[in-house]
Amino acid sequence: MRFALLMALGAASIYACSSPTGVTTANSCGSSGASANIGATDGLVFSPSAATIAHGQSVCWQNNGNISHTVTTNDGNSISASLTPGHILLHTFPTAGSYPYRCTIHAGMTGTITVN
Ligand SMILES: [Cu+2]
Repeated sequence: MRFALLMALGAASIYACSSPTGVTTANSCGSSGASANIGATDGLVFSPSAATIAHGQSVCWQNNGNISHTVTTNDGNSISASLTPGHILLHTFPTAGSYPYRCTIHAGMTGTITVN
């Protein structure tokens, strides 16, 4: 895990002048095509904390602050990802249901995605 991270950082340094790929650096939720955009803020909240989408649609979380967060669904299966400053997380929900989630770093930083 640590090795992989170092390799990723190395690659990012080497290819800093090329276009970013994936769902992290230099992307924004505004152009992601997600049906709901949620900010993870330095005030330690998800804003908005509740969002509703249809199944098959996606949610985009964006961290515009300086504090790292995670997006971790309480079911432990749907999402478990870090959301570091300047990055986004794009996730598609194929199945209807209620998906409460939290930031594992900051107690009380919670939200819910309702998928119809
Ligand atoms: Cu947090």
